[in-house]
Amino acid sequence: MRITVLAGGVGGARFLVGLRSAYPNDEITVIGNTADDIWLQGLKVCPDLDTVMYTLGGGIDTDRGWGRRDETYTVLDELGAYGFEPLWFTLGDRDLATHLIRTQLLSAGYPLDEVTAALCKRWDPGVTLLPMTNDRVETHVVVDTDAGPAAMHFQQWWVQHRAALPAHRFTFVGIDAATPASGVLDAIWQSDVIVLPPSNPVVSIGPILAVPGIREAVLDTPAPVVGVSGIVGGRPVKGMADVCLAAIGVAADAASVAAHYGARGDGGILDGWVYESGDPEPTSVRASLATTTLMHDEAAAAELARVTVGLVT
Ligand code: FO1
Repeated sequence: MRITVLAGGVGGARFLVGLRSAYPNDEITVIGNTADDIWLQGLKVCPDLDTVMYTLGGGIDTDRGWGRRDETYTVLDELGAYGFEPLWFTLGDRDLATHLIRTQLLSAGYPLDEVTAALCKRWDPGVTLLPMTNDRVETHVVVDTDAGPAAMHFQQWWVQHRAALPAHRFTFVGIDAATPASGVLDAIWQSDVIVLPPSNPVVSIGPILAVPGIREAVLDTPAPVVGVSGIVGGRPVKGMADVCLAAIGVAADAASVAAHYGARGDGGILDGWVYESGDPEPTSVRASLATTTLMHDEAAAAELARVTVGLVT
């Protein structure tokens, strides 16, 4: 079976560990969000691609869900000693090696999909990891500041301000000119099932579907599309999806997130929806399942992956 997953950061990566464990002999392609990407200290950082690569490759900091385990921060300390800014985005020494290689290969003219494949040769994640696009796309957030409304890079809002500044809307800068990276549309067309894991619907899955051509392919592909709610009891399991959902006027509950994606036949993309027992049932999706969506270990993630894929295949 060929499974394609549209994934963002931590929640998506945890689900992928379970999916790989549940379907070890099947072909898994991950279309990763790149709108979180940021240029810092002259380096291109791709948080969601790296979270998937490190998590599946065994190098992730499992407590945080991002960055490298066994990390040190000597370079960052030295940058601080020079009074360098910004330092609010913590780049560890091991992680910097990834950004140095990525930036060098991009500067040599290689597209992001080839660079990602090259980095994955070391990590061997067991899936094909594709950026949603090779083109530069960045999520910026329009927020309220003391000096009035302002736009800032998603990472500055998310990390420096802990998403505490009231967000009015998100804009995916560069999205209109972006084209799907090579292999992305094929993966959607050739798949037996497409999965939306419990990633942030707004700033992780949203940008992927916003790349011209990707939503259209997901809508038209014969493969069933099944999503997993990352909201449990009105709160995201991890991260601040509720704050992002509020900014676009979507209630932080499983049924509202399902409605946000929409049901196939109703102008939306979902054929199936898996959500936490006790949360409101989605109305229009043709197949839905209430179960335990918390992935506290690999076995739980594998069970969630099995019931998710099984719901529509
Ligand atoms: N998140 C934080 O809350 N603080 C950080 O300093 C931070 C640094 C960082 C460095 C590399 C990387 O790949 C991710 C990093 N993240 C950090 C997480 C990042 O903001 C999130 O992974 C996503 O962008 C949201 O999904």
